[in-house]
Amino acid sequence: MSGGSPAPDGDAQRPPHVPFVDRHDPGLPPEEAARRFYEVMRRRRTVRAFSERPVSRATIEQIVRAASTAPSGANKQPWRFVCVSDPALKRRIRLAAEEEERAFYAERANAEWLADLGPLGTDADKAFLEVAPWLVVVFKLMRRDDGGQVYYPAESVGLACGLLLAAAHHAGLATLTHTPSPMAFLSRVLGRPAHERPFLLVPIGYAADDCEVPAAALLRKPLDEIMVVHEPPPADAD
Ligand code: IYR
Repeated sequence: MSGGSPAPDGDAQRPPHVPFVDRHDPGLPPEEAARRFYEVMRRRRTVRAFSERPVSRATIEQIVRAASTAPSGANKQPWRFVCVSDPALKRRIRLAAEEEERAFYAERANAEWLADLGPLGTDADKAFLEVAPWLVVVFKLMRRDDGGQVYYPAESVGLACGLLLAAAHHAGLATLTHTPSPMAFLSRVLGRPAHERPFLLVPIGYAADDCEVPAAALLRKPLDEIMVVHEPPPADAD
């Protein structure tokens, strides 16, 4: 056995392992590879104006495959990606979402929340739910389909959603992380079982030609505000 520490009782106790082959090699120094990826990701925008230009099912399948590579608690993969392009279903989702959103903007949201949304210019109109060619409704599994346990489902599904957004962006597509609240109507409209909880609604498509994004959304906290570094002290230079 090479690498790692041997199991206390020897290899007999160790579950099957395979060599870590097929490694991703960016073919660049990591500093340059990381810089290039940042240059791609910093152009991701949350978009609310989509084009009707179609996106193939094969594209969405690849994006969902990328999302499904996320790590998850005990590798139980507690997620379901319900992908909707049927206009009749998109309309039902829009109408139900707008009903919840009208209540949110009229009474559920408190003053601070509404003030925080002001710079984004959002309102209860959710036309994008019909215009975007695909709605990917991500469900969090609270139990496995066979009734078994899941672990850290929120963290796991959150990670998968991050990869979903990155994969769509990498393919030149725009996304919106939409969280109509409450989201129970999505289970009803999409006929999902009780052990699946709606987690996030992600319209995916091309951004409209005349798409605008709120200026406030461009602001990113500077690195020194979000990153804390503990490095070894510099060696004495004498
Ligand atoms: N769900 C509402 C409100 C909303 C809430 C947050 I937090 C946002 O970042 C954006 C919108 C809506 O979709 O309009």
